[in-house]
Amino acid sequence: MHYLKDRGFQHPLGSEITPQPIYEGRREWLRRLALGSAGLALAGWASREALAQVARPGKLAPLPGVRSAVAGGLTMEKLTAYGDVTSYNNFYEFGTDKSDPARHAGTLKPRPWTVAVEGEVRKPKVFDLDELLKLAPMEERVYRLRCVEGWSMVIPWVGYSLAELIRRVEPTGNAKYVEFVTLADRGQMPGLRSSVLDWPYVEGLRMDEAMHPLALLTFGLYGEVLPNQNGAPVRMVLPWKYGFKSGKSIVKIRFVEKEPRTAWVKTAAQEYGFYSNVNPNVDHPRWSQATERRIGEDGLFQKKRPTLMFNGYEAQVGQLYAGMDLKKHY
Ligand SMILES: Nc1nc2c(c(=O)[nH]1)N[C@H]1C(S)=C(S)[C@@H](COP(=O)(O)O)O[C@H]1N2
Ligand SMILES: [Mo]
Repeated sequence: MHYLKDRGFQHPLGSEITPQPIYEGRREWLRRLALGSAGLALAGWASREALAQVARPGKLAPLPGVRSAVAGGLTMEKLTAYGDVTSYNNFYEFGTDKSDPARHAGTLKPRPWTVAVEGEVRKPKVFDLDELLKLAPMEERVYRLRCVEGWSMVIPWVGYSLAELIRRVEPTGNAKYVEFVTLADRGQMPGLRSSVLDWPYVEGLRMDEAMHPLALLTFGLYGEVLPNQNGAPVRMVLPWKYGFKSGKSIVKIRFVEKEPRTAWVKTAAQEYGFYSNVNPNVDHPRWSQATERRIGEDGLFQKKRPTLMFNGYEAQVGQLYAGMDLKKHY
């Protein structure tokens, strides 16, 4: 509990943020785990039939989530090891090497933290992190994350649908897009000295995408609060889009009328589009997107995996893009 001590982190008790029946279910699962009857979970497999919760690594404050009932909210694939999830990262505010975030993100202070929700809403509000943690029941969602660079992971995230927050602030008819602004503090983020991106890191979604139940406002992974390198204390996870759409360490959510100018579109619009839906048929200008490498499976003879349309979430999100030319709106 180094993290707790060093940064004055105080987490609400699980019973405060999780409705009691759900919490009881979790306790039952922990009991079964102790009795050895939840061996599937111990083996690192998520199963729809068995309980989805995974064993906590015991590194950070617990953040339990109930098994998600959202369609597509669980995958049967083997989870990527916690060690890989937390040491192979993209978080350019801490450097551009995959190992930089784990090495340098210790300076990020995830508490106290607020998220300002503003723009085209009837009820703008600055939410304290503690309010956000209690806003809706936490769910565990096992999603594939596909980076535009050609690698993927399977991660048990903890959070709730962004739609829960959106409904509470009551968007006006002018709200056509949502913009996510993430922290840009030179004191905490050594990577800001580099001009690799135009800081702050800004991302965005169309309103219907943001309202989709799979769009996860994320506070944890592996049953614990987010490690700093994974975007503590709150980030987005959009499993059907390339990883860069899922902004980390969010400080502001703005509802706007025009398509937001995102950091990656500003930097290289011809390579990274606003939509950036995972699509094996639309190559990046410099490489194919037809296959991917699963982190943790890098043996010499390990075959690459085929990339799936919308990262395997086509049944859930395909309709959002009906009639759109996905080669043009890449
Ligand atoms: N603020 C911020 N968010 C970010 C990034 C970043 O550099 N800065 N990188 C993105 C990219 S490219 C990916 S693939 C994912 C990686 O998330 P992970 O390290 O938790 O796997 O975070 C995304 N969110
Ligand atoms: Mo990425």
